[in-house]
Amino acid sequence: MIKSNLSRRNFIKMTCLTAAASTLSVSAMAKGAKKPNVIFIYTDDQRPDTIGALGNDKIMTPNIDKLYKRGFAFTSAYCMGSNSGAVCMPSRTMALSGRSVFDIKQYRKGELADQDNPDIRTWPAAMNASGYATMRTGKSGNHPVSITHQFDQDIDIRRREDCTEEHADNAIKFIEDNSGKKPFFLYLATATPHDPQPAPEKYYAMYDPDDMPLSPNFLPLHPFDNGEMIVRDEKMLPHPRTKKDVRQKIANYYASITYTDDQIGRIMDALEEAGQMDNTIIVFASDNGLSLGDHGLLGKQNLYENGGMHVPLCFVGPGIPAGKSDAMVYLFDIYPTVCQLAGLHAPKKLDGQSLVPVITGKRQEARDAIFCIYKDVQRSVRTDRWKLIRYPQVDMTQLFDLQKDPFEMNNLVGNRKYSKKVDEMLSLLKAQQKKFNDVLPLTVEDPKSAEITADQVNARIQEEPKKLKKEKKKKNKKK
Ligand SMILES: [Ca+2]
Repeated sequence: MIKSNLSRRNFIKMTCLTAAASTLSVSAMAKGAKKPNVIFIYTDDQRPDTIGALGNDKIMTPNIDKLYKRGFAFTSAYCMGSNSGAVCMPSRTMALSGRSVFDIKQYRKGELADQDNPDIRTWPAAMNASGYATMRTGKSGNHPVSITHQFDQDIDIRRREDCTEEHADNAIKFIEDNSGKKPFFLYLATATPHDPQPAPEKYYAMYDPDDMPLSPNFLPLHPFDNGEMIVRDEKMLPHPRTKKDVRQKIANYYASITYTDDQIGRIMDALEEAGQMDNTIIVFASDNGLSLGDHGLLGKQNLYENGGMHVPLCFVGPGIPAGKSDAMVYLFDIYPTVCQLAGLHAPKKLDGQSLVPVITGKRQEARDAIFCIYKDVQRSVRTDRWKLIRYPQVDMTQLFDLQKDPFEMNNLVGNRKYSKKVDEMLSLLKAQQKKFNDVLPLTVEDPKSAEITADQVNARIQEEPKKLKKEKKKKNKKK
């Protein structure tokens, strides 16, 4: 069974394993003459329960496990969301800029709204200015070009069976070229395990579909129209979903993750051989999560915990103790955190905040709440215990007690005992919208029906090409 990554508040809090952690001084480390190298590993669509070290005993991730055993993990980390089906794009812009999804102008291109402002300093620009050699090796498409072009080297590789191996080759050469000469910043943005879950054949042979774990929240169909039922990811398997199909997908997904893990291992070996392991900060994260039959869904275009926005995140390196926290954080916190760890200045006006106080044990919490969005169809807010998801277009609300119900299977809306909690969470959602300048109304005048059947979903998929053709024709006429 896939274990929930939602660690209980009182269970984990923080488990610093070394005595050295309590006496850690990041600023002291940063004052040292030698700037630490930085490696940012950003896998594509990897949900957090796919890591052996976090309790999944079906998947083989020995190299990522080593990072988790040495490093400090955040088990409640989130991508803030997306205003496009291509969640990967805004996620990358947020991670490389430290800014929220509401600062991104064109979601498809991932450009920042104020990118021409000379005060804007993105992560690669900050590293360049600090004397680092910088390189991105990443999947082509779905990345903010105006930001990635700021790396000294910006290498695109199209998705294919051996693409992650080629990324690792680039990374290893970059480490060898710069070791002992210049501090380096490597951004490794793999195209795996995103569908079609690329991996050489031998990795597929490692996983028997019949042995693959289904989430307890598996459903053949999402119980209502969430506003994004026929986006590309949701068309990967027919409706209604079958356990057999989903198990096969999980086997392929795990194969692609183990393949990715092997390549991370090669890079770690190269780092060790170059004598740089002890002087390198490594960040491991993924751009977004993914549903694997959870709630009847298959994509990242939803706000469930076992779904689109919940991601893995771990920091490893000098001055970082082994440990784990369920403090709620965003991916856009990575940039200011690395700046502080490396002794560099991050711009002041970021939405992201440094997580160093949590890593060093000075604080147990990072934020009071996490706010996530998906287009104009979904909004969510969570606290350490409660989670509310609002679907304005169909006038639906869900409330979950994450402590008792980490798989979000029991919607408490409609239960009078929780009506006050619903109001409280709706107020918190509105406050978060205000904080981030989100203007989406949470109610609409004439909401659509939320009811949906598998036949209706299939009919919509059939109709879609005709509809798109019609819209295109209409658009061309206007021109
Ligand atoms: Ca992605």
